[in-house]
Amino acid sequence: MSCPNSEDRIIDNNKPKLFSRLRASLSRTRQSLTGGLSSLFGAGKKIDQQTLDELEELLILADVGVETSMKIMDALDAIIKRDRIKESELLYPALEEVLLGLLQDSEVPLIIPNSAEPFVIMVVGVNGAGKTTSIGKITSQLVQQGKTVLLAAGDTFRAAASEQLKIWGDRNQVQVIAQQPGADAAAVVHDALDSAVSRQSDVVIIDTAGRQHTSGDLMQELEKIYRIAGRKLPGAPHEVLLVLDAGIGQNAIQQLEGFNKTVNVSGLCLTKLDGTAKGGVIISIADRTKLPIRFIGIGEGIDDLRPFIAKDFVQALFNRDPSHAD
Ligand SMILES: Nc1nc2c(ncn2[C@@H]2O[C@H](COP(=O)(O)OP(=O)(O)OP(=O)(O)O)[C@@H](O)[C@H]2O)c(=O)[nH]1
Ligand SMILES: [Mg+2]
Repeated sequence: MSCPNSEDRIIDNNKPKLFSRLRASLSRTRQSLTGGLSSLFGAGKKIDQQTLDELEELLILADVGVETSMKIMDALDAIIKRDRIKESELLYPALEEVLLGLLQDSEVPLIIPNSAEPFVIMVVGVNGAGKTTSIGKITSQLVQQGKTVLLAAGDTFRAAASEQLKIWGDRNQVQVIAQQPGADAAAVVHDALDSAVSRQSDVVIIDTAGRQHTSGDLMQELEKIYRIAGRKLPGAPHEVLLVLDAGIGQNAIQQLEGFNKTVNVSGLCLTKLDGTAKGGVIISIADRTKLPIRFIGIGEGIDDLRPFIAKDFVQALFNRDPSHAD
């Protein structure tokens, strides 16, 4: 389901600046995904089977994945027939249309409902995916929206983990509930939810230790946190946000499947799009998982996390300035 207000949300005075930042951060993905198109879709060149085969190969190499690339080619073929396209240059807008069609349904922003009870977000993912940093950035956005936020340091695995979360807590001036390293993560979550209810916090964000989706014991711990949250507050966690490093490309799909066996992932945050050429994976993720892509991470700074807006993303990939778009 697309967000009817997406246009409203992105039209502001900062739009050109925000867009150029997005475009700059996607430069490596753009290079791998659309950089090769100019030689394929040359001026005056007619569309032939070789052009289409090479395009499909290019998509696969850019981490879009075989299944989704085939789907894209079928959709493109339908547009070629529908619009009786002959010139390869016209494949640019056709491809944009197809990609937008694939990505649009994943544009579902995370909206915190007004409720008497805290909205609980549990953040999961493998080691180093960008969980704690993304929590810091999301907190900043929520605070700017006037929400009261409480952070739960559910990563009790490493001593430095709660320190890292506390730094983000200080930066955003929100409370962090933590215990000693080695403490039971579910107990931290239990305390945090008690505290959030008594303080009437709007949002609780639970940080968790990075773990491989294949590690049985650690996944059990995650299941326990999930269960405790639901027992303390019926319906919690209201959002299970899986953080995926875009640089892992197609492995993202396996990670999602692994986490989904234990917790019910309800949204995705795709980080580090700025450092990778594999950002094409977002198209495959949108197509194959049908999950909301809540956020994209495009840098390490506090403002470098954006709600995912399909049209902006596609235009940035094609190096198009939205002020010149329809
Ligand atoms: N360039 C870039 N770096 C990012 C982004 N998101 C996170 N990082 C960096 O990735 C590194 C790991 O981030 P963390 O937030 O500590 O990752 P984590 O998932 O909490 O890691 P563990 O707790 O060890 O599992 C940090 O250096 C972050 O600054 C992003 O969108 N872009
Ligand atoms: Mg962390």
